[in-house]
Amino acid sequence: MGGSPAFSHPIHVGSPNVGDRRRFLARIEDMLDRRWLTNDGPFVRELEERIARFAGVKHCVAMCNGTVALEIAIRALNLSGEVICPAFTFIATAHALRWQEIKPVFCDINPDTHNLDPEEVEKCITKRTTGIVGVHLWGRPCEIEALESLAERKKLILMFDAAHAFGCSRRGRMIGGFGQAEVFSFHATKIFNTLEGGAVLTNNDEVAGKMKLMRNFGFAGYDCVTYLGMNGKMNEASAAMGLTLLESFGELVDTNNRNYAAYRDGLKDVPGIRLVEYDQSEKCNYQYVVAQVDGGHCPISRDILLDALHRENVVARRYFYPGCHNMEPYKSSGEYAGLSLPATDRVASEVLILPTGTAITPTDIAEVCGIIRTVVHHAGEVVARSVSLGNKGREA
Ligand code: T4K
Repeated sequence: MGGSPAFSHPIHVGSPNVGDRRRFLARIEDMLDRRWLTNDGPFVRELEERIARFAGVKHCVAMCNGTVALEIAIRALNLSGEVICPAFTFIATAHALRWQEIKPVFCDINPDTHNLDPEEVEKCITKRTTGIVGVHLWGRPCEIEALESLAERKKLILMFDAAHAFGCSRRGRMIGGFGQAEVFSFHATKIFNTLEGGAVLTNNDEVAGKMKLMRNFGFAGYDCVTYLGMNGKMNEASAAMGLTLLESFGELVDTNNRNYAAYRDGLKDVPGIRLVEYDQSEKCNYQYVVAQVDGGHCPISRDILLDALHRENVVARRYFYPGCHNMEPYKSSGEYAGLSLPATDRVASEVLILPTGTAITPTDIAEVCGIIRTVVHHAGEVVARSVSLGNKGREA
């Protein structure tokens, strides 16, 4: 370390999986030959059918991105007033609610799962609460059963932001069929991507019907608008990418799993750093490699480690620092004055996301782990030296 960076080109968190180019390009040729580029085209329909089957859910409504999919689901489910969600999530979860004139009520997480703490959720319920948006962070499902029984008891709508959880399961059931609806992001940075894209999965026929109208301006047929709609449609090139990546989804998961295991081995003896674990008895996509830097046991902070990695061209990320409650418009809004989310604040200051996916090799991972090991080890020696100097000073 010192001198030129360990990697000559940056290696990024979020570098996309691109799949089989020939199959993708053949589909693009078909699309051009057909001259059907968007608006409920054959690739979109095929993708919707395949995803619904894959997740064992009645309806998949494809959308142009995960954020619009969240907004459309929120409207279709008639959420209003206040909705409880975590602050430890991508800002889109909160913004989608606010964009629909709903107050996101930020609830603390369980520091072990990084997901909503159902007991804290109950404390956040007021007369204005209409629903709960759980987020399956890192693809690790929420405590769904506890949230379901709370929602039922309090007569609230329960939906999930499943942006990270494509291909994951909870107690053997695929994510997609829980709550009233589950929303996926198929953004380029996700294990399964459609360039930009997303979808809402639901078993509710009425909600699915509404969302199909809403994503297409409310058109129920030529010249016939029956609903307040917007443009949330997925295009055919995006669906072509989705169909192609779905064919190799198993291999993508295997690659992530291999990467995850390589990080786990490479970091196992580094003091104060541990990887967030996945439940091996469930289906997991391993799309996020999340290192947690424990301030009490690691001689350096997460942010110093982040700087060191960036200097070596490893573009690790601090998702989802500093938490939605510390970003605008929420931060400066009087509505959130005095809000205290200790678990969120602590976890947001400790996690570091490391690069994975098909763009990274086991050799790259060994190098990244070597950088982390060296930086932490070096800092540990400096701390030990200063402690011993301090002791000598006191003895003299
Ligand atoms: N809910 C949750 C819980 C989410 O995590 C997200 C999105 C959403 C809702 C909303 O879904 P979408 O509307 O996005 O479908 C990125 C993604 O843009 C975002 O989709 C994702 N979550 C979030 C976790 O990560 P940023 O702000 O980190 O993007 P950016 O531009 O910094 O790119 C991320 C990294 O990926 C960089 O290191 C560069 C790399 N990258 C990115 C792209 C697009 C590439 O190497 N190639 C690329 O083509 O948000």
